[in-house]
Amino acid sequence: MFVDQARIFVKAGSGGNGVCRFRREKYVPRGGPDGGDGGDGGDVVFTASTRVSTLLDFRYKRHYEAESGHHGDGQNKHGRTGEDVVIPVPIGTLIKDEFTQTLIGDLTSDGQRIVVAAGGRGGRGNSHFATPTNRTPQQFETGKPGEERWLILELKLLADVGLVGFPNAGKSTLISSISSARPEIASYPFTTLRPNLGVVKSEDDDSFVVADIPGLIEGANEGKGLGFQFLRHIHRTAFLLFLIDISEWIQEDPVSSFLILRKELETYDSSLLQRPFAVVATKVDSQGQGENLMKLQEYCEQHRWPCFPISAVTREGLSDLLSFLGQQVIKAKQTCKTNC
Ligand SMILES: Nc1nc2c(ncn2[C@@H]2O[C@H](COP(=O)(O)OP(=O)(O)OP(=O)(O)O)[C@@H](O)[C@H]2O)c(=O)[nH]1
Ligand SMILES: [Mg+2]
Repeated sequence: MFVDQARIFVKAGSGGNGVCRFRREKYVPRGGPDGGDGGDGGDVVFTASTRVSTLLDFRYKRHYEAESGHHGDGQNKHGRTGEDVVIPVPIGTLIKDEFTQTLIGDLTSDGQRIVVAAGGRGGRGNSHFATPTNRTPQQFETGKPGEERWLILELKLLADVGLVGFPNAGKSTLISSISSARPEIASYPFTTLRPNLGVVKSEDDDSFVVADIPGLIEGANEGKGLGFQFLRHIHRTAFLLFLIDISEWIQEDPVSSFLILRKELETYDSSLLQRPFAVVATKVDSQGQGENLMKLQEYCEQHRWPCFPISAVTREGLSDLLSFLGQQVIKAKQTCKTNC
């Protein structure tokens, strides 16, 4: 199951108390204060890991608490520091504070760590409070409580190119023919139920990541179909590909299909319309008279939008598309560092 949102509670460990003790030893009269400090509480830490791909674990475990620091002891013994709780999350996880709605962190690279709740500091023992005028201090500090809060986790996959299209448009077939990703492919709509990522190696040995998300349908923004909830995963892509099936048996006008897709994106977030994109006419091997293709190409020419006729089955047009994408990804990444 692919889960991309979660709400969890985190609580860091409290600091251990400092203590009030005095050195009592044979032949050492008035040994003085020797109360040790409490240990610091453990932190709650998130770490981005390639080994985790969804937020599914948080369905089953919602509370995470780090260990508290141990109390100090006589003979200036420092209490042990509480163990941190380290929680692995998928790369692309955004962490928000539920109460303030502020973004605490965005984990974008493998191994990146972020402390989401800091452990409380341990208190000082009475040995710290000795002064020339007070050689037998009774004071000591208690440990500070650890931070605690409710967090909202949101997974936004990190990809360079996002595939947008109706169900059955050929998105999964395309990603499987240009990368080693192997999503399920079938001749019925809504085959893909969760996003898939594929790494494409371009000719000049650069690589970029393509995201295949479940198909969109008209009215997706009203909750129809599946695709709308997954649009967040193409929100951070630098470049979009609109896949339009132009096979002869498709009744839908290819231009209106394209406009419906754009409309759905606009309803989700109008800034997606500013994103650089190209149109891909899929399944050209089965186009029949080719009327659909002509209509789409004409429309794109009028607007000076790039249009690539391809067949993921015969591989026609794929190499042109890939070299174009390679260049566009580099360009788009430079211009949309802030939004994507
Ligand atoms: N002839 C031909 N058929 C294709 C081509 N690309 C995809 N198909 C077929 O179209 C059907 C749908 O392909 P998918 O790749 O599953 O489509 P999708 O866009 O991922 O569909 P959803 O996951 O439902 O959104 C499958 O039967 C594919 O074999 C192509 O280039 N040529
Ligand atoms: Mg699919």
